[in-house]
Amino acid sequence: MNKKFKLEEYIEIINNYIDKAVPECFFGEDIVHQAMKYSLSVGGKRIRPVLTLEFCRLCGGDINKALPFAVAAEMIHTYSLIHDDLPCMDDDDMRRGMPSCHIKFGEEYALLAGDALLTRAFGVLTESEASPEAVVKAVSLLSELSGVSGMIGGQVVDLKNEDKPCTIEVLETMDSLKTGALIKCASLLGVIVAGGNAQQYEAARCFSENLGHAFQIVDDILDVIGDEKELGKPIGSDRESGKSTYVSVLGLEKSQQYAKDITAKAIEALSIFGDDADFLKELAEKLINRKN
Ligand code: GRG
Repeated sequence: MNKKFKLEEYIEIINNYIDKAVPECFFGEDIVHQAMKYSLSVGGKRIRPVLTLEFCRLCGGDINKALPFAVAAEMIHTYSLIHDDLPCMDDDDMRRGMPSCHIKFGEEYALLAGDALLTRAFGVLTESEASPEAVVKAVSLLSELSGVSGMIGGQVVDLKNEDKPCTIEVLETMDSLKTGALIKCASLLGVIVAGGNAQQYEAARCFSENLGHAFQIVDDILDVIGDEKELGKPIGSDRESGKSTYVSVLGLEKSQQYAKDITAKAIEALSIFGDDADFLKELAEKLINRKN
């Protein structure tokens, strides 16, 4: 069994790598580098990179080789948040209790910082000492699940349904792509770097699909009953914009129960790992009870 890590230890390892992952600017410290570093460093929970490292560990891999994969997923996540906050998307001024990237650096530089994080993510991936086969698989999976067949595709469904009530089916399709695809990708990258077997891959897929689903339901719940200070952004934005959410479609109580049931399914998928999966079980429980 590989050495186990605490959540804080993983976060420290990830943050140290992130500090080095944005390249130095050849013409001095410019505004896009500052914007990239700002958005990467302000208060994210690091859920996606933690999933990569822990699945790698669970499957018997070396987490040092998984670190570039983990940070690549976090860079894609960060770029999506920067672009999502832009005036042409959700137009949000605050993120994680701080001014959004475009409020701090201007719209044009926020756009470029997001683009630069997206492109740099694929560069970081190739810096892993994992096998060339694993790196190629990782590039392919990250491109698919963060692109138009994954996260971007989910954003398109979201935009198309912005002002109209949608069915639970549309909501689930949208969220499985917009939120779920990258969470799944981060988890599977861990299995890939470790050279995990088909059974481990399937367990990671099932866990992360359910976790991503529950994660989005909790996100919708927090927009209704969350605390603005803890959330770091105003609540009620979904209702104000007329957006359909799990709460608007199912109601608050049913949404809370739904999130619990799906989390239980996620945890069940980890049974092949036995007690070694305790960290992920606790993480899933923490995420369902999170305040931000
Ligand atoms: C590329 C513009 C563009 C959008 C893609 C992912 C996405 C669609 C938009 C991001 C905004 C959003 C509400 C996504 C849903 C997923 C979600 C709940 C993101 C927040 O993730 P956390 O809580 O963030 O892990 P932290 O701040 O902890 O990093």
